[in-house]
Amino acid sequence: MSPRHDIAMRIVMHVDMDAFFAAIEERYNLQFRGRPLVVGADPKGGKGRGVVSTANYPARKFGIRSALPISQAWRFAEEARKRGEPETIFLEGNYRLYGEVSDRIMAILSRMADAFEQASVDEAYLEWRQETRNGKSEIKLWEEAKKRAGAIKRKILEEEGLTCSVGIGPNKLVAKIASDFKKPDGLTVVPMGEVEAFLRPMGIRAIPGIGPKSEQELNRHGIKTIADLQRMTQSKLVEVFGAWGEDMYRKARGISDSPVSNEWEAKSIGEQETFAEDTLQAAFILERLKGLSETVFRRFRRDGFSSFRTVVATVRFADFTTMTRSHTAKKPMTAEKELYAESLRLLLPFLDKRENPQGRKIRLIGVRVEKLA
Ligand code: TTP
Ligand code: MG
Repeated sequence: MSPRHDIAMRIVMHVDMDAFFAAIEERYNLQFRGRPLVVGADPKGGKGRGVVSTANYPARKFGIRSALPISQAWRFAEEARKRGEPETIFLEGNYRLYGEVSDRIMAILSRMADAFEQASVDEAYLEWRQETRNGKSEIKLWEEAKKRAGAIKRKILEEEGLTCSVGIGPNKLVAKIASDFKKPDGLTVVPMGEVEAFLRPMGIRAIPGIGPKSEQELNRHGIKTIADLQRMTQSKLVEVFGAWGEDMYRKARGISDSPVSNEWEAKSIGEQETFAEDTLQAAFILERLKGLSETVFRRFRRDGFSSFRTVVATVRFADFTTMTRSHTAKKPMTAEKELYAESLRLLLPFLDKRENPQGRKIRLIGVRVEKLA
């Protein structure tokens, strides 16, 4: 008889809502359904400032995506319209509604697993810890996880009328990459033994945290795909890239032991606003600052925090120079008026000679809280 052995196994699921803000608009406004739709700043006939928050899939076909300047999005929509495509709907968005829908979805998800972590407004990780025993094969556990994912997708669709994409893997890293693999309405399972092969053909940008800069850096060393990374020895990667190389070595193999937990989450909560026109009008700027402090404070509360110690204010001038000032208090702060007072104190010097001797106009301001408890 072979010795009985139990192996504790992690099954991690990453849930990412599809075109989240845009999908909510379509859900609550039947007349929008199926039409190209963009949530973001007011395009003002192509002269608008600020960026796209999100676009639904029909609008993405025109090249419109998150973080694109809204003026550019407007031009893409116009070009499409002139080609005979349907007109694109632009909405500034109902952020309170998105927050409420997000809260309800997170409440559903948090009840369905051994561990839960909300990773953003529309993303969460769930984890089940399972033992593989004699008689119950590992394959079976992955199949069960897939069924569970199907049930979760159905529940969100029934209760909120929204679709999501789900990835399942042995850890957060693989689950996250898997949820991105098939979108929208995807479900991708990557059992432990298939991780390296699953990652191999992907471009290095598939690894969370590798943005355009890291990509360039890796490209300069001839590394374009995860396969290229997998071929490098650990010592070579460390020699070339230092500690980051070590990290890449592990990520290329889908190795990660980061826990599913909300505790080390949300190190900071912040908002910023681009003004319609560059300005140095104190009354206007302070009123917007008040609005930002309110929004940040609401999110801070909604995410279950009760105190913060650091306040950060950001100012971007008309010439795009960006400056931040921060203050960390010894005593935790708990009230909205403390946040406003502190951000005001940090921002005011930018309105006069102290921090703005040339009287440059301001394009954007931001407020952030850190050291949250
Ligand atoms: P994402 O999950 O990145 O995007 P998405 O849900 O719109 O689309 P996908 O189907 O590709 O997942 O972000 C979730 C929401 O966060 C998104 O609906 C709007 C908001 N968001 C911004 O406001 N600005 C941004 O730059 C991004 C990326 C997202
Ligand atoms: Mg999403």
